Amino acid sequence: MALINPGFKAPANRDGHLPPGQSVVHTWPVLTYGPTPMIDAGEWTLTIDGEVNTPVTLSWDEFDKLPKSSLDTDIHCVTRWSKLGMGWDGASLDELIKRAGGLSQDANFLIASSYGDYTTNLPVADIIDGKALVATHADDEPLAAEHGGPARLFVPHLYFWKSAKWITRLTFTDADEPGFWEVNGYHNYGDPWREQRYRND
Ligand SMILES: Nc1nc2c(c(=O)[nH]1)N[C@H]1C(S)=C(S)[C@@H](COP(=O)(O)O)O[C@H]1N2
Ligand SMILES: [Mo]
Repeated sequence: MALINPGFKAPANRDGHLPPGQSVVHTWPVLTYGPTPMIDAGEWTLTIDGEVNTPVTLSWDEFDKLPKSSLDTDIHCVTRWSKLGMGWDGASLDELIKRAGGLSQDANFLIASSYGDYTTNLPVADIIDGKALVATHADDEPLAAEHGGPARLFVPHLYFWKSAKWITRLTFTDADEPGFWEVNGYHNYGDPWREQRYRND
């Protein structure tokens, strides 16, 4: 095995990839409000409902058979750390929406719900056209439980609290419904490049 010098790191602001007020980390911090739910793939289900044409609940085996996509990108946490150059794999939201027969005309928002009651809200425009995954792997490793395994939402262009771990339900709605952190003072949209950390940013 080649010896890789762990001291060598890419410059902090590689190609201007660092949003304002962020610092690069080389570890992967765990940020969870409350305990980590331990979800077996065998008991995991993903429901896609609300403003879709045919609501559906997928078992792990059904989900596993869907065509997969990758997103190679950076992640930005509102607590000011960014992790650059990760590779993520999972099913695109486009693929999942297809499995639910497509969106109805009134589908304007996604309310994502996790095992353990965490929720977060996103405009539909931010999760279609390859912008979001239900991810199962990061950097070629299955997601560890503390990082949301067996599967989490992954929406890397917004602050990472929008990427709900232990995802179990994707509900499409007409009206917006602020989620857990959005109700508790975080920004409703959360664009790192515009530093939308807190409600009035
Ligand atoms: N279900 C759930 N998802 C969650 C959270 C949480 O507490 N519960 N924390 C969010 C926050 S604030 C961040 S920064 C990221 C952290 O993901 P990580 O622990 O894999 O780094 O998960 C997000 N998704
Ligand atoms: Mo966060």
